[in-house]
Amino acid sequence: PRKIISYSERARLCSHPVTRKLLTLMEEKRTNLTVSVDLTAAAEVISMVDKVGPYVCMIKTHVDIIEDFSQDFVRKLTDLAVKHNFIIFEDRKFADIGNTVMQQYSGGMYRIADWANITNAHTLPGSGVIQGLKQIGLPKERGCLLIAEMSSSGNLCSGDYTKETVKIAEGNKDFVIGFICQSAISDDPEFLHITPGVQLSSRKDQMGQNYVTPREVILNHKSDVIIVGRGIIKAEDPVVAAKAYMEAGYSAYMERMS
Ligand code: 5FU
Repeated sequence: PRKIISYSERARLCSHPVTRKLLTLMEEKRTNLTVSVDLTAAAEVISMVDKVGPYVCMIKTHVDIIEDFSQDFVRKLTDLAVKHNFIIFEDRKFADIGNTVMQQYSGGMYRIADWANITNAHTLPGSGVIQGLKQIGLPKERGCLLIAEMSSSGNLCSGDYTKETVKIAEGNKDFVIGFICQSAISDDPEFLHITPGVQLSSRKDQMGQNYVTPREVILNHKSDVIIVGRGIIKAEDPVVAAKAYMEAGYSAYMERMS
């Protein structure tokens, strides 16, 4: 694989504040691990985030699966983001017309734009979805990832869909900071490549999820960040597992650098 520049060197090339912050802290904390804390009780999410926080660059949430979501949960999560120095990514996958996503992003009971540094969107509706999210996100210095590829079997995000998604990103660099993808799809150093569907042991789950290892993702597929859910949160000891994924992901990055 071709040699790459370090996360911190890349941070200096980036104009978006969220990308700069993320790349900088990745090198400081020596981690390219995002933990997807897909638990359904607010207290369980908070307790897991406090445990794995030291080993991650980012925490990914699905707040709409939390049964007792409240603004108190948001306060605790954002306090932990300061304590452990990580970025918050709400995996909302917006996929509607601009006027609707604008309201879904800013309002309802979750008020995602108020606390999530990063959210994401499908490009199925066309660039209007970005126009809507941007109106809310830009003044708050938020970033958005576009879903260019998915990890699940038989998904339709491929070929021209993926290429058009890269074009939409290129036209919206003030707000779009990268992609959810399975491998690098752009040469632009300002775009982050973030990859879910990562485990050290299993190859798939019972509902179409496909897994690759941290090393494959970072070294062979040239992605920047690994997202791990059940591989860590359902492990016997999530802290031991988080350390193992952090080590596997970061050593693959070091190998790519050498
Ligand atoms: F966009 C995607 C995708 O293509 N695959 C995913 O798995 C998102 N995900 C999310 O990453 C999914 O919604 C889960 O929150 C997480 C993967 O969790 P796992 O437990 O590691 O399979």
